Amino acid sequence: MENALNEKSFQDKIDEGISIEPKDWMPETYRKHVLRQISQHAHSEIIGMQPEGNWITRAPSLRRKMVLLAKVQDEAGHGLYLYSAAESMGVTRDELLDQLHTGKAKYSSIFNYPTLTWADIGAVGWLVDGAAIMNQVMLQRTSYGPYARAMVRICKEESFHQRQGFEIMTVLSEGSSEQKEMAQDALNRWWWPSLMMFGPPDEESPNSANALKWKIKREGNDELRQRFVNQTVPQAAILGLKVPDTDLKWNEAKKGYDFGTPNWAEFKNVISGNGPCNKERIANKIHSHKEGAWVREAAEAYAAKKNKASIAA
Ligand code: FAQ
Repeated sequence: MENALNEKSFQDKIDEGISIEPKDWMPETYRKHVLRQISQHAHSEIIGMQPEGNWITRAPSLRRKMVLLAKVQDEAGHGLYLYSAAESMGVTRDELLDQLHTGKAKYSSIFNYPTLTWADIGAVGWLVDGAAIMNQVMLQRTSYGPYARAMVRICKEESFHQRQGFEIMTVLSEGSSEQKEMAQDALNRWWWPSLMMFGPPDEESPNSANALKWKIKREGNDELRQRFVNQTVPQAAILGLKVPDTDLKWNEAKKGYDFGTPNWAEFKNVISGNGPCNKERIANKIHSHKEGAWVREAAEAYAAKKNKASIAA
């Protein structure tokens, strides 16, 4: 009886748009649901640093290095705000990291694709951050207070990320024929995985019904995916690049594009740990978490360099 009353007043609060705070009563199913999403989101921000981090030393100019470094640092900050929001639900940071390292917690499918060329860094900013913002604007009003507040700052920074990616793509697509080709190749490889970032189609999304009822998500996966396509196709046209989808065409009746079906078999494969880079990404993360590993490696590299210099002298 008491539980039923609690549940009713909880749902009333949600329906009135009052946010749920850490000390408020909440159904255990809500707590688990929000925690699952925040932790997946936090892990995505942290793992998402890796494909871009690889390019900091290879960025083509000092300006590009500085901008990319700032962006990757932002992603670390996003991970930290989100881990803090998750901790407010009674889980420790160590537990969260353990779930990531043992594969119990997921992170976004997109970060299991490799960044093969500099144009991929443009495509990640333009498409991956573009899809991330499209999905995350609604999360600024998600029902769990600490998550919603973290998302306000995250969204501001993501807009800068999207623009820096688009700017890289603009420069490449206006450059030499090799540069334009590199930009097109990056679009070809990142287009479909970006559409998969929104999750499976609504009818195959087990979490959507509760997420919408509890206003954790405010819009469905398909609606957001459609909005992303509508926004991004004209941007590709500005760049003079071709979206790699033969089914893509404007549908006047729905005032949006019809588009092809992402490869959902590939998606399932990637989210279950068998994408092109899944194992490598986690192995890198575990390595950098081994206590002091990076400090020891830096010290060893410094000692080796000094030793070489003294032999040369
Ligand atoms: N990847 O029932 P649904 C970023 C799983 S941050 C992996 O529809 P839901 C910043 C899902 O967990 C990007 N798994 O799930 C950046 C569920 O499995 P489970 C991350 C996915 O939660 C940019 C199952 O499939 N953003 O990019 C994916 O209602 C550049 C069924 O799915 C967020 O996390 C996927 N893409 O909707 C950083 C935003 N999609 O848990 C560096 C917050 C679905 O039952 C560089 N999250 N699954 O075992 C969300 O909005 C939602 O969680 C969705 C999925 C929309 C991702």
